Amino acid sequence: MNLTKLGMAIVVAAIAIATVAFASDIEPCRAEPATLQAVRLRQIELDGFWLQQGKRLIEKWLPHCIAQMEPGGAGQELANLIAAGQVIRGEPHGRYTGAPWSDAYIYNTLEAVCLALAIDARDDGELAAAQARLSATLDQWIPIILAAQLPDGYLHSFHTVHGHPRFSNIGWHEFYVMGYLLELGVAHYRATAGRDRRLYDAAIRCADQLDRTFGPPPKRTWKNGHPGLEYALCRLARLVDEVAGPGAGARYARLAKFFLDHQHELEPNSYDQSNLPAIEMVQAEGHAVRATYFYTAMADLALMLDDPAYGDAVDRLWTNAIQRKHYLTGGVGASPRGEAFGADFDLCNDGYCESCASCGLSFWAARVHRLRGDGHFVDVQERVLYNNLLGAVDLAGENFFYQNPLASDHPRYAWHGCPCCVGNIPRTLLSIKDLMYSTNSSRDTLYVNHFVGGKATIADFVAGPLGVRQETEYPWKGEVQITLWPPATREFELRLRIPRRTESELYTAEPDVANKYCVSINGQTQKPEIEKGYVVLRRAWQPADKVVLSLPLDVQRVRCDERVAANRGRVAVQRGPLTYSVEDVDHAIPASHTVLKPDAALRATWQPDLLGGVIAIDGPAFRAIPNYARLNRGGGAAVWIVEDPERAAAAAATSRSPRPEPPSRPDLDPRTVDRVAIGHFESELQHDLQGQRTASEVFRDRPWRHADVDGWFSYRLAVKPNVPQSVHVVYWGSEQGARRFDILVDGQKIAGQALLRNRPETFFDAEYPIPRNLVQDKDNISVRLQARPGAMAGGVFGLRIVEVKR
Ligand code: FUB
Ligand code: ZN
Repeated sequence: MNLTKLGMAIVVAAIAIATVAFASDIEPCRAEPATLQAVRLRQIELDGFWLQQGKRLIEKWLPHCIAQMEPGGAGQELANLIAAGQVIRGEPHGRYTGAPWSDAYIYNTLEAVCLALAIDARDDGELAAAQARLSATLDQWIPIILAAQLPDGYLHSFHTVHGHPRFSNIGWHEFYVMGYLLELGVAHYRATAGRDRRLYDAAIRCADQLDRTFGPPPKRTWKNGHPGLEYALCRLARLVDEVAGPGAGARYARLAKFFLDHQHELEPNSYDQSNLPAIEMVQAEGHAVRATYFYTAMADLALMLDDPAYGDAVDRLWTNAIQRKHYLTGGVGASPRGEAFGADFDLCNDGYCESCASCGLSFWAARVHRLRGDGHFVDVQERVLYNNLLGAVDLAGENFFYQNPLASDHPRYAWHGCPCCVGNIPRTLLSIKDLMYSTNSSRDTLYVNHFVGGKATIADFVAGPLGVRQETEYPWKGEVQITLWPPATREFELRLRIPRRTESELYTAEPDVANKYCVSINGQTQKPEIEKGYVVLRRAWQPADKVVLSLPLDVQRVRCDERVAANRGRVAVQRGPLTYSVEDVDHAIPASHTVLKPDAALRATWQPDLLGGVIAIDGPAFRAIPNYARLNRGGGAAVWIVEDPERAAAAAATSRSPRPEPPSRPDLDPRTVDRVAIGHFESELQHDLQGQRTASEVFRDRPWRHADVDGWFSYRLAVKPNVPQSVHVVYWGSEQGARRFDILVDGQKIAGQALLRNRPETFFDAEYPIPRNLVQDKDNISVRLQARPGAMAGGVFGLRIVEVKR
């Protein structure tokens, strides 16, 4: 035996041993005649991009969430569960604080912890130490959760502490919270390979209590005010089938179906998906988190019950959501009114895009992918994960976005009054390990869905274990090397996803990259067929066979369907799965006004010192960075960039929520030479707005602009040559904070200004005479407001050039 063969034999033996330990990574197909099955990896060695992202979540973000939820933290949600336990034991108890559904954040954070523990830390001491701390939290919190559960399985600390009657108010979200508990029970069972059943048993007790209470007469019926329980019941049903035998979990799936089928019978409305019977739904509508969770359960039922009515409804809803209501970052739910899906093509760039709605979309995509077996659904999921969701937590792992608009200068929050997203974001991202691969139901086809560097063993594949290693620098580089280790020669099909990069017909991308991929096996180029978004490679595979997939990662310019008013005259940039953003800090012009000309050459370069290491896309006076890394340096950011200033200005003028007009000033108009409508895109663009760290908002129905600490902004305004003129500015008289700045004309300071309660509770005018030499023989000048060191400039509510009063 030569050394290579000896090495291989060791690997194969190791896989065989691993197989014993990881015997049920693949979900059995018994309960569901699904097209595909999920492959859940109990352990994975990660490297590259996802290791870096995982470390950010595990070493920083999860400990941050835990600290906020512990007594003394910003939200101290754990105290509510502690108080419920005290009530149950008849002890003096603490007060309940926060939203009635606060237990939910504990559960989704702990689910993320369960996933975090599946990453093999190898020799990474920091990661191992962080995992040990997370594990200790799990050990401390599990008894607190168990102590808050009533003997019959009911668990909702808000009700237990307050003594409210159960299931009497849908706004109190018992089902939503219990859904997360069930999911935690499933995740914890899987993470411990069933060695620790405490949370699983708690989930079963809770589900049994629901099953005893709700259902066809003589049981109760009720509406779920916030879906989530239904797909959680389906998750539980699958696991119970695995643990207790086929059919054992069926009653939980039946209960899920009962809820879905009867949701519309009580107080119908689209907000909580009760306007129509589920199987008649066509439009993705209502509260976006509720909706995506509801549709996830519909897809689960289509999978588990092989019910074509559910499958057809899911297809219709998916088509509507993705082809009409899907942002380029993967976000959904444009409308802040009801945190909801908007109308078709209503994709304003300040749209809501709640992080939890992206999580819901990823869950939904996973189910429909299994139902339909098409790479399209993974294309959508990839966009969600790499953009909206990765960007929801900052690079420091200390702050998060509840909303993820595509144009914003809003910083992330350290915590939130309703931190529903805090654990949902990491549990969705860390589940990448369970999304990487799927199999068909006969387990002789392996689908490679996501390109994630790392090594794992897939158990029970073609009558044995299959070791798989992906070596890749994706998303930065397009080459993915996959090495396969079947225990011996095995015939099977390997399917590799070929991303289409335009999974929504709302967007077209140039250049087209659809057919620019290459595949080789052991160095030999292949010409495989593409089927449903995957290249198909069927052969007898030998241990250590290598497949190399090269995906094109050209910089693409993306244009949007003209029916999306907000993006007319604008272009976006993407490279591979990453959507890009422009940021104030990289430009002399605010991000939303930055222009990218159609003929500007763009190049992608690795920047090791920028934002933790990213590929930036640069052009003349232009830089874009991956959207997930946006808003880590202050200022504003925007995905959709002006390409045609006139069309973009016209579109902004007709946008859904136009900025209020400033009040008319008949006293000034006769002597006005030029005027900027502050905060109005078209006027600001016409006046060549430039600046750094500048933002515009509305106060008392009047738009204003200011520059944050050390920032500035400027406009170009018309003047009359050689006529005495002034810069006329309107300020608010109750300003506070360090607002000290200079007014410069063509680079020369003409005045200084400080704003600090100058005229309480009124707007006031200031007029700065322009020295004669600065308008000599000129027909326009630049007016710049420059913050003094450590201070801000503005806010400015009006700005004009006026002739000096005679
Ligand atoms: O109502 C529970 C959660 O809080 C929702 O999913 C979020 O949208 C937020 O309203
Ligand atoms: Zn949320």
